[in-house]
Order: sequence, then C-alpha cells, then structure tokens
Amino acid sequence: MGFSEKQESLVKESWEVMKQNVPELSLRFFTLILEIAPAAKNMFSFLQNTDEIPQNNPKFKAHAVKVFKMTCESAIQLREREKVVVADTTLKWLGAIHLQKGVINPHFEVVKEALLRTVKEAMGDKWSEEMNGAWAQAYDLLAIAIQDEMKAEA
Ligand code: HEM
Ligand code: ISQ
Repeated sequence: MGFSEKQESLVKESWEVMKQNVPELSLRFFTLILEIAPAAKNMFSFLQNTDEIPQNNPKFKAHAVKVFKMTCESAIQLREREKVVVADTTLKWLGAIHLQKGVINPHFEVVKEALLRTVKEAMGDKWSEEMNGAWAQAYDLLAIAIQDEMKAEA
C-alpha cells in the first residue's frame, strides 16, 4: 500500500488538466478498451444493438467519466484515510455490478492499460514515468478493492 504525497500530487495535477477535456478523453479511454479487448463490447448495455461507440449517449458519457474520476478521488482519499473510499457509491455496489456483468480479473488489466494510455496521450509533454506510476498504483488499489468485494459476493 502507501500512496506518497508526490504520487497524490501527480494524480491531482494531471486530473486538473484532463478534467477540462472530459468528453473527448472518456471517448478515447473507452475506444482504447475496445481496441485492446473487442469482446468487451458485449458486456456494456449501452453498446448492445449498435456498432458505434455512443459518444452522444449521456449514459455512456457519465459512465466513462465516473471511472476516471473515481480512480483519482479514491487515490486522494487513500492518503487521508489510509483505505480505499469511493464517492457517490459503495464498493459493495461496484463489486455487485461487475460480478453481475461477468467481469473477471484479467479485464482489469485491459482497463488499466487503456487508462494509462489515455493519461499519457492527454498529458503530452507533461507526462512522466513517475506520473504513470502514480496512476497505475491508484488504479491498482481501487481495482483490488473492487475485486475483493467481487470475491466476497461470489
Ligand atoms: C459498470 C467503475 C473496471 C465493465 C461500472 C460502473 C462504474 C464502474 C462506476 C457503474 C456505472 C453506472 O451505472 O453509473 C469501474 C472502475 C473500475 C472498473 C472504477 C476499475 C477500477 C471494470 C472492468 C470491466 C468493467 C475491468 C470489464 C471490462 C463494466 C460493465 C459495467 C460497469 C460491463 C456495466 C455497464 C452497463 O452496461 O451499464 N463500472 N469499473 N468495469 N463496468 Fe466498470
Ligand atoms: C465501466 N467500467 C469500466 C470502464 C468503463 C468505461 C466506460 C464506460 C463505463 C465503464
């Protein structure tokens, strides 16, 4: 565990930049998920019966933004409270949703890869290995918390 002050500030700093471009980045993030794992398409209710990524679908937008936001916010709270806390919801609910949708552990690597690439593209010159590591760790800690919840509920 352990999320350093430096890592926290790297995540915060990049989130401040990315926040200004959320619709585009969310779309990019999700496109990368489907590029890495095309089969994941069938898991998402908002993609059924369509061949396109529903960039104008408000439900899709809200989902993608939430995933981004949650990773950052849980990372910040991690340092303050020394455990994973997610806003607007509970880990129990996140565990239940993902379990029900048939998400398995290897899928979390796909989403991680897509998230890290999105950050890299978004940050351009400001991107660094250290920033990448901070996002990777923030994501991992949240993913582990969700996976634990899924295990407990399975
Ligand atoms: C739903 C977050 C990982 C697939 C959701 C929702 C949230 C969320 C917040 C609920 C959206 C809503 O109803 O507003 C996260 C976070 C993750 C993560 C924070 C990692 C740290 C994954 C992975 C997969 C996945 C690895 C598998 C590819 C799904 C699916 C739904 C969902 C299929 C249901 C969408 C629908 O059809 O309504 N996720 N997720 N998630 N997530 Fe994730
Ligand atoms: C839900 N869980 C993980 C990743 C997502 C990306 C876009 C929309 C919803 C998601």
